[in-house]
Amino acid sequence: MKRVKVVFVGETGVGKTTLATVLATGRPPDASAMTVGADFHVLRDAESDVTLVMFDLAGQERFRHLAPGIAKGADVVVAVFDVSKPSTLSLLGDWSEVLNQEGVKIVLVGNKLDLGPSVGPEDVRRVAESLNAREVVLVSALYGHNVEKLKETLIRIALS
Ligand SMILES: Nc1nc2c(ncn2[C@@H]2O[C@H](COP(=O)(O)OP(=O)(O)O)[C@@H](O)[C@H]2O)c(=O)[nH]1
Ligand SMILES: [Mg+2]
Repeated sequence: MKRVKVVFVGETGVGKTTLATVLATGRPPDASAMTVGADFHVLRDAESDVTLVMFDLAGQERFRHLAPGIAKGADVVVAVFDVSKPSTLSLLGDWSEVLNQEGVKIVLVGNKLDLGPSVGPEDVRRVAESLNAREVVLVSALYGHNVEKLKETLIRIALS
């Protein structure tokens, strides 16, 4: 069994907790389960024999100093933005300490696709390039759209 550490980063409200919960359990979390500090979710994939241990960092400014410690040794970092809120894409640069860890594999995820994207594909491509992201996946965590694809992507990248 291969155990993989996955860390989610991104602004408060982009859907990190929803996404990690849906990946782990197939269902969104109960309303108002706001993350304080950090939380973790486990996804065991029997087929590939991979276990993803997903750390969901709180986006709040006051907890941000905890991020590098929690993210230390991550195999994969999932950088999440909200496709309906362009500022959340540009603010991903704030997580550089986590994103620039040696040997880490980065997946850029645009969430809330159901709201209709207002972030342009050019901007997404530019940020993906600057973060050195291996993949870009657009999802709707709340409606489960492309969540299976993200799961497969995470497992494939974890094994690569
Ligand atoms: N419309 C829509 N709302 C979402 C989606 N994912 C999460 N949300 C909502 O966005 C809000 C913030 O989500 P949360 O997971 O707590 O974000 P976090 O702060 O990044 O952990 C909640 O009200 C979620 O229900 C999505 O795919 N579409
Ligand atoms: Mg959260």
